[in-house]
Amino acid sequence: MINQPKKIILDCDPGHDDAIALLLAHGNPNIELLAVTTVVGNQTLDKVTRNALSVARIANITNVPFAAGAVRPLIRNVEIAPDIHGDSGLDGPVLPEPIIQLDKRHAIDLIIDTIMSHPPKTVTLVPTGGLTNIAMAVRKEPKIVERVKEVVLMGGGYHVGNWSAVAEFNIKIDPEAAHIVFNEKWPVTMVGLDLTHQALATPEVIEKIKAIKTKPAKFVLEMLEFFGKMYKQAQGFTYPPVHDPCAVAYVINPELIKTKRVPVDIELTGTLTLGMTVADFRFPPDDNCHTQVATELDHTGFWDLIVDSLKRIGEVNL
Ligand SMILES: [Ca+2]
Repeated sequence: MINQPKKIILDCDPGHDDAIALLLAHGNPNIELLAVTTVVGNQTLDKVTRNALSVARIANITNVPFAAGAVRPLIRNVEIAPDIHGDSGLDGPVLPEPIIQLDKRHAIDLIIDTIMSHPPKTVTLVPTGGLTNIAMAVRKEPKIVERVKEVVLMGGGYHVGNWSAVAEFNIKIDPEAAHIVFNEKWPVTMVGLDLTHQALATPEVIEKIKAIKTKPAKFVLEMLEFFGKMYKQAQGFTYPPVHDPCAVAYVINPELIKTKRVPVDIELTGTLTLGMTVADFRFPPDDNCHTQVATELDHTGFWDLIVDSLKRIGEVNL
């Protein structure tokens, strides 16, 4: 039996790893990319949106709507991450001028329209930035909660933080939005730092991407070079963890990532722990538990998927 491609909406803040998530989704035959939406995060909304459109040109994505979303978190002030992603949000490679135009709709309307116009339980939401757009979409159209298949997000960490001792960037920058998303009764898979810190771009990975010798592959190499340098400086990593494509990889092939069902909630009032994804491992999860966390990555299988996508995208005229 041939599996139907999995339909996804990628809500992102490119961002080096978001860009690779987008390339993975576009190039993989088991994914049907329905829409790409952007949200303030790694950089301002204008910058991450422009980056998303530039990546679309790099990969020759022409038939997918892109829409811009929230310019700031629900309550908090804007926090960006130039120490990891640079001034543009995607420093390193030269970014081509975008060709495709933005969809006229706000991201939350594109998300709602896309989910509601597809059959129930067929669309997976894949947020790889702060959860502002997703939370706003839920508040505007609560029916999307019943309607989506699942939410597979990059964010959080049950034992690790990177934006504070215990909180991860995507959750910490808009904890109230994360609280909304984790507390709605849709299936949520949290692909957090515990998992993504296993997704290191090692020298073996770099060699495999080098061997492809196309412009999109060269673009990825230039991104990883910058990303690796920044991760070494800012967080002491020998090789950079490439977070966001892990969420896409889980949708493509859940066997690449082990998960554990556990209740997860978001800390909103801690003075030291704001934005912590609190996972309660004390008891076996009950039947109502709708959240799970990613625990263990098949590193080779994961990177082979990315290499395969880049090969399928092939050479692109820029
Ligand atoms: Ca991201």
